[in-house]
Amino acid sequence: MSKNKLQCYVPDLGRLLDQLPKNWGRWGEEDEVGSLNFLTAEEVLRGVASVRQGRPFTLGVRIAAPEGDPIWPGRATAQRVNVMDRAHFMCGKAEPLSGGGEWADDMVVMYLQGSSQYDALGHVWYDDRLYNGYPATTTVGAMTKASVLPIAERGVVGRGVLIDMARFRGKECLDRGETFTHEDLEAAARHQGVSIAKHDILLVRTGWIGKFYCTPKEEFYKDFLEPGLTYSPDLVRWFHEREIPNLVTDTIANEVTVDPETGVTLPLHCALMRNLGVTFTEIIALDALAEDCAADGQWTFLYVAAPLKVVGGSGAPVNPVVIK
Ligand code: UVW
Repeated sequence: MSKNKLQCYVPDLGRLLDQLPKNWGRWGEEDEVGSLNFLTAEEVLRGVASVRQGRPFTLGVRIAAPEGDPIWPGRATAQRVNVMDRAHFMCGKAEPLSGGGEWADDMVVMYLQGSSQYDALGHVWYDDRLYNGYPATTTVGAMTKASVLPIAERGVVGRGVLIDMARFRGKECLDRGETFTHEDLEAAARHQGVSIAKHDILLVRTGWIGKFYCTPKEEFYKDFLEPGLTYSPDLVRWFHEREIPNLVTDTIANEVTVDPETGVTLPLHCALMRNLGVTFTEIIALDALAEDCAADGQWTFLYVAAPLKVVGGSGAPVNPVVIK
């Protein structure tokens, strides 16, 4: 047992989760992409078959936006700076290329988890073991096991289904700390006239990231507590039985920040990502897609994504594309 800030006893993750299913070893001792293994060629074709209109949507948020980027508290927003532009030529700091060509260059300094991003399966752990049982010491310096690179090299393609939990609850955005379960996801799906099928890439809209862009930052981050999915053993079993390869949400951490029942912070990162190998895609822009799906009633589509191939990264930026 450990103590949280309120000095209440909070169960250790090991005690909470160790009787629940794990996918360690299921795809071999060297596996680093976990439940993405469910996305076989058949699943890619099922995704392709869900394309009806030929209309693409991009789901990444803007990076280094003047209004700031949504980030987990304690991380810094991305900084993009010019290192070369017209001014360098105007003041003689740079010479045009032979023939007169000039150019602009810039660089960005950012947290790899500081924008729309895939988490590596080794991003979060407990009891000194990462996904598939790799020792937590493999994260030291750079991740040598279960980093984001194998996910980036594999890519993620399949049928996506969007569940609009905010719309289902009649809200623009879920409230701070508001929770929902797998049963709520199923109820919302029924309401939308769609089903969450085995191996679907599950996209869930809460409205939270949309709220970031129209709320003063002090208010958005005050007593930070995101809405989201909440832990229960049945929810973990549901993800396991449904063999969900990828959870994609418009929140910064894909789950309610602190589980209201147990006081554990981000238990689903461990229950789903570390133990089942479910990939997490966070800080995703879902408002425009949801608006469109509500208008035409098509909530399923082809989902295609690949994070950047960052060697040793615990995560990497991504701009997923869906095609309806
Ligand atoms: C943390 O690392 C705390 O969260 P995330 O998975 O959102 O990056």
